Amino acid sequence: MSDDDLPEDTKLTRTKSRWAELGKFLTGQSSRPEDARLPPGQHLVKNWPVLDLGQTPNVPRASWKLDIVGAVEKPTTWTWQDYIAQPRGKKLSDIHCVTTWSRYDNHWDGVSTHDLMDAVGVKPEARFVLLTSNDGYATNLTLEDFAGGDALIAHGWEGAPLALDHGGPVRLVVPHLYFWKSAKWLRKIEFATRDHPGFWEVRGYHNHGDPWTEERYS
Ligand SMILES: Nc1nc2c(c(=O)[nH]1)N[C@H]1C(S)=C(S)[C@@H](COP(=O)(O)O)O[C@H]1N2
Ligand SMILES: [Mo]
Repeated sequence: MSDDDLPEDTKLTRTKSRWAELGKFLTGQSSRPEDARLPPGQHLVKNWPVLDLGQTPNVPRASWKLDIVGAVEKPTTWTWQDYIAQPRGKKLSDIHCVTTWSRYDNHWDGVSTHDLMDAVGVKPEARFVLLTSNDGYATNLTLEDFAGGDALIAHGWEGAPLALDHGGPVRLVVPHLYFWKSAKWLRKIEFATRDHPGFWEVRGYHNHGDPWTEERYS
């Protein structure tokens, strides 16, 4: 039976049971020791450094677009109005950058990656996610990492719109991995059956980037 024959609530149940599977997998996988907060080799900063390729794309909300494509039931392009109509929430997380700074207690506003995946219906064969940005940057994640932890698409930080330097209007935040996985100026999210290493991953950065096991360079 094809997916389109399923009633809506069955589709929803199927998506939810996929969460349960991913959640179980993640829990078993976490390498963060209990009670630890600062990963090995990191130091704390109070400011928020800006790191990127040196191009700051300025896409106003009125012309902003986000493509969500690949192995999904409903490929879509969100305008700003579509994005803002999604279920939105707040998350609190720490940032760990591979250049050794960490910043605690970042308050984000955005759309959880779970809700984004629910909106497009990720197909069972999807195993990887490729993020592409308006400055030409790209980075890759497994589906588990994209869906896991406290990952979200963020448009707000500390109660204000996300600053352009930090990836506004909208960036990804994947707090359980080094921050190069958190693509700024998000343009496209592609669900894929194969892995596609991104900008830094093809230049010697680790493909996964777990700060707790110092997966810095490969
Ligand atoms: N689009 C885009 N996203 C990006 C980058 C980039 O150059 N372009 N740099 C990455 C790297 S290496 C880091 S450490 C973080 C830095 O985010 P920040 O400038 O908000 O601290 O963004 C990541 N996301
Ligand atoms: Mo970085």
